[in-house]
Amino acid sequence: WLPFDQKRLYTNAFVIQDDKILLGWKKRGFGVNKYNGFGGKVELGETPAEAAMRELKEEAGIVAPLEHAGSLLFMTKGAGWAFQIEMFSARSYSGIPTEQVLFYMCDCVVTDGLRHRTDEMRPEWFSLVPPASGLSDTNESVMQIPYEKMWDDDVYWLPLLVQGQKFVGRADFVMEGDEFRMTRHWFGTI
Ligand code: 6OG
Repeated sequence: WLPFDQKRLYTNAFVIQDDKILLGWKKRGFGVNKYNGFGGKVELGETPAEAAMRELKEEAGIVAPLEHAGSLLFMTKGAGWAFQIEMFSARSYSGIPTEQVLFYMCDCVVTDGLRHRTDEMRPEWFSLVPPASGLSDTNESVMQIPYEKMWDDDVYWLPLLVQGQKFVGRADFVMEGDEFRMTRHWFGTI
């Protein structure tokens, strides 16, 4: 199923601070009911870095000095296009991460004056420190990164992003019903 003839450019951004990482719970749209970084499509005339900043503000309500962390290519059998996702990370931020409920006027129905809700992400912090062995009475409210509720590929490259290692990679998927199943993957540091 190669070569693909189209590529769609997306961003994904992660904020790390005080041994914690900020993820968003996707409440609707592509990747619904999964945790992910904040991001979306790179619009015409935008650089990936500009899009990453915009999406982080739109989805989490915060501003952060995002830096490029890696590039990933995702291909799905039969999709006809590939997703190129530029990954970003920051070690500080300003503002308070809050769920954003945004409205926009859809180009196609300007005449009916309807307002449409965009995708929503609910920001949550996760611990980057392994759980203490034995009984622990501290830090129990901050969970470990929930890889079982994330895209299959994330477990391979998110540790690299957390360590500050730049990476590239590719993952191939097949659709099974509504689910994407990863069939092949390759990730490496650069
Ligand atoms: P919107 O539809 O919300 O942008 N995305 C993926 N992220 C990971 N970790 N793995 C994948 O494997 C992904 N496919 C897409 C890119 C979608 C968001 O979802 C990310 C965007 O940040 C297949 O505008």
